[in-house]
Amino acid sequence: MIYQRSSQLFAEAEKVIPGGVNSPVRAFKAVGGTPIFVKSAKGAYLYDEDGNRLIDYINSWGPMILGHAYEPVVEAVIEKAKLGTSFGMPTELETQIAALAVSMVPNIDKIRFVNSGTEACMSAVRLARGFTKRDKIIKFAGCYHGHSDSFLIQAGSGAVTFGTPNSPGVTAGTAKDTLLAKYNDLENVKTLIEANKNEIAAIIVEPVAGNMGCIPPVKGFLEGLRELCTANGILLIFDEVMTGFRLARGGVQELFNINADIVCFGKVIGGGLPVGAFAARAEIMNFLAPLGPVYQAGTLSGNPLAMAAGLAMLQALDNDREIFKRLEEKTAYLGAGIERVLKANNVVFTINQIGSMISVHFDANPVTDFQSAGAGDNETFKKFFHGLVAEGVYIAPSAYETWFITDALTYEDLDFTINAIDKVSKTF
Ligand code: KE4
Repeated sequence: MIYQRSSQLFAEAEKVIPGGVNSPVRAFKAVGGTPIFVKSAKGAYLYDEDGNRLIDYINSWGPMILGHAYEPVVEAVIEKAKLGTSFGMPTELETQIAALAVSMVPNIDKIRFVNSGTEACMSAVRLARGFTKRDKIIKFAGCYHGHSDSFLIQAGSGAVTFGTPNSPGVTAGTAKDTLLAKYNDLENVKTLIEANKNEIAAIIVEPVAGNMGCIPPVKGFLEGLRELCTANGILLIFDEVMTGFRLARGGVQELFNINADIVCFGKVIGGGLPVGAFAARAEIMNFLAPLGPVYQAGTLSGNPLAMAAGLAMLQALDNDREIFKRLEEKTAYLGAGIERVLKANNVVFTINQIGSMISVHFDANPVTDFQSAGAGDNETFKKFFHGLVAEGVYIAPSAYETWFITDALTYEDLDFTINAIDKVSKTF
């Protein structure tokens, strides 16, 4: 693999874009080297600026669940663009995608569209605070809900004290209202609730975590959060930006039959265009302006091109009742193949997989939270990442990310990937 053109483009990008990228994870800081610049993509394949083909296991961090340049989405955007690209006025299209999303996802009556997962989660927290008239939230170490100030928080000094900022620019005043809990640890959540009685507006959680590798909830964790929220007047926010329309037609609420109070979406719901959304029962959503007192707005919210892409994507998923089973089977096949070859090559590893989300950790111990996710051997991961790129396989450039399987992958692609992992892991 040669990367001359990508390297040149990166050097030019760095002159006018901070770090040469518009989102930090793309800069390869966790794995070293210079980022690969993409020229085009189709189906399961990326084509970079040096003419290399890569089998894509990131798929734009989730949206491309049906593969890149999926025809119905592309056609819908082209046709819509000819009729105008943005009006700042309501369109029928917004009602169509809203009604479809409401029909697919349990426990929601209404949905508000925004432009990113960050905006969805930020707005959901504001809505929960307005609805409950409480200030504090609980989030989990290792869960990522976008870059809104309230989420860029690390553990405070004690188990039940306030959070502290984990980015300059986040004020102590903001951080004090975010409490940090340990994923998959209900006792820790109970302690925080007891120490902040009647002050917590919401618990926001990735119901299947995807930002510390893929970490499914342990049995009883989500059910326990539901019970604690109900008993304490706290709203349960499921951040389904990754899992929504990916792990099941109705997301994790359907998969595990758990009722969240507010659900956040992103990625798949926009079909690759900038769309986020948050949804809940009418009693909660009616607190939003212009109906209610909680303000939230956006020039490009409900943008016709983004809505056209999202509607085409959701229609395709809604019409194909085998899609989620196919994705699960392909991902399980990949996981079994990876396990077979890494074992044969005496590699120390753990694989986490649920539905079409999977991650490989170079650690013998189970990965169930942020701390165990960080215990893996990152030097091995770097060899793994770059070795696979050299073989034409693109996985997440960080051990803290999950892979996203697309239905465009064939079993030949999966076998190619497993063979590449066999070859690369022989060099560890
Ligand atoms: P965006 O603002 O990036 O659309 O969504 C934020 C977000 C919210 N919630 C969850 C569960 C998420 O995974 C994300 C964003 N995911 C990352 C990937 N780990 C996006 C990649 C990036 O930051 O460039």
